[in-house]
Amino acid sequence: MRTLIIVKPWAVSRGLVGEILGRFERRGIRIEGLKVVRVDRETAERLYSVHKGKNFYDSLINHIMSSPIVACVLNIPIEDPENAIALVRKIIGVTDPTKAEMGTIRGDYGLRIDRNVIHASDSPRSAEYEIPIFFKEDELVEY
Ligand code: 3AN
Repeated sequence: MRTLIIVKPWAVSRGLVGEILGRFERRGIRIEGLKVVRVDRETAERLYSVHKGKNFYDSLINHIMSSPIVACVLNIPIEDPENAIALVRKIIGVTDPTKAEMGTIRGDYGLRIDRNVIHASDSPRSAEYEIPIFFKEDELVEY
């Protein structure tokens, strides 16, 4: 089952890409797509369309456009898609880094909820919506 993660601007500029992607690799999750992207407004608005109207929407959009991100498609070798997503969410930790458990990515590297270090699709449906925002099918390698 494929899902999208994004190493967000603060984490990229702090040199944490390898550390963050390594967490998934060491867990046995494969990287099937990877790119560095300068996100434009149209892409940011597509990615965060579910948050339109929320009080943090503008800061979310502005942050992801502020400096390059790393977009990554992971293939999680677990049959049940809901369980696969749940595992990724467990590895990254809860949304608020001040509440995320130590040992999770957000618990170890995050500081502010409005400058989150990582995004991950939160359901099989959102993974299906989000992956094509960053990757064409021929940019993904199944193995
Ligand atoms: P998650 O990223 O854990 O799926 P969402 O989808 O609720 O959480 O939020 C998307 C992003 O919006 C978060 N990663 C975070 O950067 C930002 N965000 C969520 N809630 C807040 C908030 N109360 N204040 C500021 N930013 C927020």
